[in-house]
Amino acid sequence: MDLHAITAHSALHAKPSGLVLQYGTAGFRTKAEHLDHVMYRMGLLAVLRSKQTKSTIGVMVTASHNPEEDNGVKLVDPLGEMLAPSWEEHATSLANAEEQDLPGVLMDIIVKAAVDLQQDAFVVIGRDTRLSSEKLSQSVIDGVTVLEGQFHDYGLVTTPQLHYMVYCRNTSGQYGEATVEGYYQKLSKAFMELTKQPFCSEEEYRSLKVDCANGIGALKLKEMEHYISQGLSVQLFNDGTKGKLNHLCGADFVKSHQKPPQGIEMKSNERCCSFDGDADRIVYYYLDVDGHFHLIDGDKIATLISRFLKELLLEIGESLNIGVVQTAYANGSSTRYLEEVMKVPVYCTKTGVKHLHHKAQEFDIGVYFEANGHGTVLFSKAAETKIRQLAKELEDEKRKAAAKTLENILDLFNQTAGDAISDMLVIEAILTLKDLTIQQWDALYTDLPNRQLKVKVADRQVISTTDAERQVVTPPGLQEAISDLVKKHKLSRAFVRPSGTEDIVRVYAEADSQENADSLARAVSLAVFELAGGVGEAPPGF
Ligand code: NG1
Ligand code: ZN
Repeated sequence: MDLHAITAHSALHAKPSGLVLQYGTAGFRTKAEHLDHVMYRMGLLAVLRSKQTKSTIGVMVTASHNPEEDNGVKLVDPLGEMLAPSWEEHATSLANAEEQDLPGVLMDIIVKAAVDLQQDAFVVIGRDTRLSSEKLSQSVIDGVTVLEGQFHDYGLVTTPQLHYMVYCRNTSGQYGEATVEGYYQKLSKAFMELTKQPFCSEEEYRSLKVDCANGIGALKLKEMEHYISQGLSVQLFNDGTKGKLNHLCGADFVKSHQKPPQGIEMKSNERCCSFDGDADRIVYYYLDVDGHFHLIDGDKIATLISRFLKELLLEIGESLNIGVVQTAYANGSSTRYLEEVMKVPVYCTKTGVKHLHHKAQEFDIGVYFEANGHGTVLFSKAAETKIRQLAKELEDEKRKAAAKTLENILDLFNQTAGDAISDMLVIEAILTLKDLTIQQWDALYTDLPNRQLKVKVADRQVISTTDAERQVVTPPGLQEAISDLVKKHKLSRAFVRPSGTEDIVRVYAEADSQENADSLARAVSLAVFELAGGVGEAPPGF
């Protein structure tokens, strides 16, 4: 290791002194102009992680659904998963080291994590369509090369595509071929096999409008279109040719404003969906004949998918267990429907897919989705082997067909992390196979009216929580205040937590009417403002 070269290159990516960043819910995220040093250092860290795990590691440059001016970076672990928590700490100390301390902090990580410097290292890099991303990914490469790591730059890819590449490379191609074509081929093969069956619904149902948030999803769907065109015709909107990334469009906008994105033409009862800026989230929606907007979020996606999987398992007659993992943001109606009507066990974890992913690994089939549309389905190795064997060996025609369907669903899900393209194809296949309209899907249950708000406080870390973020521990008095406010409404629930990606506190409330959900959310915001050190203007009164 050439410490001199490391310091010399670091000077070209100098850290603004005093700047402190946290490896948050999804890596580092802030204004793009503050990230050059972080990128260089994450290049260094990826090499160390690669040496330590003797595997390929991924580095993705994106700020997902956040504004165009922001950027971010996250590391992808060997099985396509989010970076392990102990390494998040290393990432944070490396990113925050002042220039002169960099070699020391680096050595410290090498010792603590027992990194063998003699090992080879290989890093794959991807980036979204932000203007700042190209230069920032060059800084990552600079960090990788100064530590003599090998790398492959995939250039413009969706976040889930980069996760897929990492997993493919670390399983010697067993999961698929580590190219974008390999990704398209794997997914489209499973999708076409699922939808080619003769009882599939008519042509007119098979068209879908997609709002691509003016992001990478548009480029990748365009590339993929011809692979799937016989099963699905997609019409792309907000494809990045005019509009600004994530501005008034995309999955996050649609979910949080509960209204259609700009730039899409919607007719009543047409099936539409939105991706976020790096295409790892998806939500569906439609306008009914009266022009009312209906959102189908991650909870309803998880419900559709688990219902379908449960039916298949019943048909095959195998006792593979299935569990659904949600966060506190899951709509109360979805949890009730899953537990009481579908009789599926439901678990709640902290926000952030890494927590859901981890919990979902405890089941043969683990379905996990955040309400915002980020999620996937994981199949355990044992379940996968069993399903493939049944699909091959069952003699009963009906059971065999069900096992084959399950096998294709397994291949169609990107099992590394949430993936808008993969989720979209699974959903489209299920709707086709079950001959369901989007209205019928929506009618599975009715969402409780809800509202999310943000509150600015001087230091959001004064708020700590427990019970998967559903209860506040500090500051004192805040939980009591929230509990008292919740009691004033029917079917109500509220919680607050510091965001892991923005410098704000998030407030969530649901109740029996939109008016009550709104007023509860506002009252809770005010309690946060007063008890947790609000700054600026107080949330509007009542
Ligand atoms: P924070 O900012 O920690 O709430 C947001 C989302 C998460 C997750 C991350 C990563 C909500 C309420 N929060 O995290 O679910 O998607 O961004 O992108 O949607
Ligand atoms: Zn995203």
